[in-house]
Amino acid sequence: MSLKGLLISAIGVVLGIVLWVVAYFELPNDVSHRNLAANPPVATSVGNTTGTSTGSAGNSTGQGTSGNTAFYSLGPGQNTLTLNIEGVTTDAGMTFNGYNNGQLKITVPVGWTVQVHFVNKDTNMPHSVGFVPWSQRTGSSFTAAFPGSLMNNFQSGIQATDPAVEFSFKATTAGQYAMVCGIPGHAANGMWDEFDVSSSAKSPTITTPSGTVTVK
Ligand SMILES: [Cu+2]
Repeated sequence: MSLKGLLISAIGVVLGIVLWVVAYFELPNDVSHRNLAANPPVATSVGNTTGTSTGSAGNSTGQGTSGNTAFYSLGPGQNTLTLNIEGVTTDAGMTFNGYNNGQLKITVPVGWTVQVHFVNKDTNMPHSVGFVPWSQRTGSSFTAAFPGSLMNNFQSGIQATDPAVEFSFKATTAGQYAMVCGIPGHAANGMWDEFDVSSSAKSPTITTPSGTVTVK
């Protein structure tokens, strides 16, 4: 190869590396797919051939009104995990924040307080949220896993027009539990996710099909 040819090849290689670096670090999460677990995607209608899903459900869910802000955060008090939970129907069916059938797993260290802020984004039906024994996750009659772990009106739920519901409880006993909707039939149809209380975890973690993030 001539010197000129070598030079052009070398420039090509350098350009390629530069472009890759720029794309990797500069593009937003949803393009570069970096750190998806921190901003979990929701089920969308990509590839859906039924034509019934315009994507509006997917667009209205996920991070909801909070943009790219995660639905979980530490505080306000010590050893407290705050969850912004939304009841919403997507192409996947009835979900919490786009996740159902245990796709979402929330883990907190034993003894932590869970502060829940719940809204219903589903204009077609009521939803609710509560934390129950694991064995009840697909059932239709529920008991609180911890004192105060079911929201008010757990069985009748709230409508999209209702104000947000706030409640909190202390995860006092390690074990496997479920976050369910208390409207009869909803959990049985998939509106449940996993809630674990860990005796070994030091920080809360959020696990989705995209991976696990530590809340800190
Ligand atoms: Cu529901």
